[in-house]
Amino acid sequence: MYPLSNNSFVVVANRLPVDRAKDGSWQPSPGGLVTALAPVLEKHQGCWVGWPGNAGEHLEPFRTDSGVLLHPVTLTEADYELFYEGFSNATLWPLYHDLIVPPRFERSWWEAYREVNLKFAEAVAEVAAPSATVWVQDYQLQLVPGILRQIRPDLTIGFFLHIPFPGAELFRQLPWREELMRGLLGADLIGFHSVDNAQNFLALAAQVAGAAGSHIGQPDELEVEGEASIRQVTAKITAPDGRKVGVAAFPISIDSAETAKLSQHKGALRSRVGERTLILGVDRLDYTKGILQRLQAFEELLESEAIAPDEVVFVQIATPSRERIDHYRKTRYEVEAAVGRINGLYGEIGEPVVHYIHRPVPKPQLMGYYADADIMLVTPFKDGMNLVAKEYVACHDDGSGALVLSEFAGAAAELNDAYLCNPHDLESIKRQLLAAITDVRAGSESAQTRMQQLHDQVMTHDVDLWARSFLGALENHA
Ligand code: GDG
Repeated sequence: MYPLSNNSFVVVANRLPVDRAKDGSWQPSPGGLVTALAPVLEKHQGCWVGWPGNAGEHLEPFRTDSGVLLHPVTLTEADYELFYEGFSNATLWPLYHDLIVPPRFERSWWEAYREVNLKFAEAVAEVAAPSATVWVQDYQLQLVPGILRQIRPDLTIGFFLHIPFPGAELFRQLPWREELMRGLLGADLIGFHSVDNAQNFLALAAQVAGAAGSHIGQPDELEVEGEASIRQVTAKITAPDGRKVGVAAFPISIDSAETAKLSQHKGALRSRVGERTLILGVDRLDYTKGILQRLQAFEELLESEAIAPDEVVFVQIATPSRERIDHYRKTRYEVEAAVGRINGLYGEIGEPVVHYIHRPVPKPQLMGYYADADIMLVTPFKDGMNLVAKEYVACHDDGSGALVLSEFAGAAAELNDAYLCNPHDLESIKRQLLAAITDVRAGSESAQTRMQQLHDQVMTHDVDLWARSFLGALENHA
């Protein structure tokens, strides 16, 4: 058994960073967040609290090889349905992504959300040492800071939102808006990817609080500084209990050096598709990602003969995601219909013009695919950051390739040397895709310079910098 309550640094996220191995054992899954936080977790007798990913399964705490304690929270099948699929992914997810599909407001989902947030907060309270630092992650756990503040006022609490924060007029639709705001304001520091998100939150704090008749007001201190592309915002607002809460933007990133190293796996995809211009899309199959629209843009370019089917190939990796939710099923159906239609019209036997993979690809292989791709097509209608765009750029250190990127991805603020497009406007996607194809084929010098600048930005702004900036700000605040 492990001494449970002596962890001076605790991360709490919906998911534990573990995967089930073939032999049935649980193995740590080293994603970007884990990689960034591992050194901090190791240095501080750290603990990660989260759900292992299987409803109804109870697991004992266990330690990773590097000494991090993983503390599982059990979710029942009902929790999974109401808290995870329901309130988190069919209410909050669409609401925070600007109503790309209508959010559903169900009281039973909200009640489950409160209960599960309480469950997570209690688990944290159990493992956190006196005066520990707790870092709460993402939209599934927005009530955790407020609950922890009540049951463990000794803790320093940070919260980071990985998805966009919507404009006040959208958030105000939420029947439980005051309680959610109060939950967030239990934190000492609230972090967002972008200045826009932070400003949406600040505007909302004033409005919702006004409606609720509480003491939350306009920010007491607000500074916006820096260049338009990488502005910083730091603000302090007053929580209902009189504490000052910091609000700031911390754009997340990837483990850039590790990603760049994995690009050595290049060649496999290229050897399959030959010398045709290779366009790549990589996403969870989610309606926010604009996969259908990018296929339609590609189809229209073929139809107008702006590009020839024997000269281009489009590879779309669309990893399964939230498959029991209606809008995800519909999106999958539409994407698969489009792939079939385009291949039916423009493919040849043994030479489809679109390749579609609906299963996860191992990471090294995926990084090799990025390195092979001439053009990366990233067209979300709305995205907190979009790590795929950064991964692609990290895999091109020689000015090769081109990134077509939605202006509504958080990443566009930093990666503004990309071919920026408006995913709501098919003509805009077509224009930028065609420009990227033309430039790459011509070996355009300016396109190479742009890729080089993007590469420099991603290599010098990695996930470690993100974690250090957040934790540094949290330490200074507390
Ligand atoms: C949320 C926010 C924000 C994808 N397919 C495979 C695979 N992936 C990996 C990618 C990338 C990650 O999944 C996706 O990250 P994104 O950032 O693009 O998107 P979300 O999943 O929506 O993430 C987002 C992020 O949180 C972090 O704050 O940027 O805005 O929505 O790393 O490589 N990985 C492997 N096989 C696949 O088939 N191995």
